[in-house]
Amino acid sequence: MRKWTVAGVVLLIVVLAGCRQSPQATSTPDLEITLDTTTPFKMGQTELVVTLKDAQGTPIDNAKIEVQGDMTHAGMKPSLGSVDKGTQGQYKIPFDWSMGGDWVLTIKATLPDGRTASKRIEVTIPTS
Ligand SMILES: [Cu+2]
Repeated sequence: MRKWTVAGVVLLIVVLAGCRQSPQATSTPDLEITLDTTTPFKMGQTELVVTLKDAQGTPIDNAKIEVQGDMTHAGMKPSLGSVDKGTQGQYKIPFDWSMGGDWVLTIKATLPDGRTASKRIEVTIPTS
């Protein structure tokens, strides 16, 4: 009986963890981080466009935005990019998709008052 309960809890955690992998999940609900995906991503040097707004939809320009891209396979150095000024809530971040394949992009926003928000986005870059 007890063993079954433990197994049930473990299963529940696994299920919940699975749900958290949703493509665009934000850690702080009062800040909205959006990655522009209207132009398909390609391998190589690019510029990511990230929009930052508060809960009321007001653009935030004075945050620092840091982006880290990790590939889902082992043995890769992460790709990094950052910028500390936006225009009308839009931040343009130089970034290198150094290889085709599956990436997990972590976007972190830090406000002048120290508040932070982050978002994980899964991105697949075509291999050619
Ligand atoms: Cu790789």
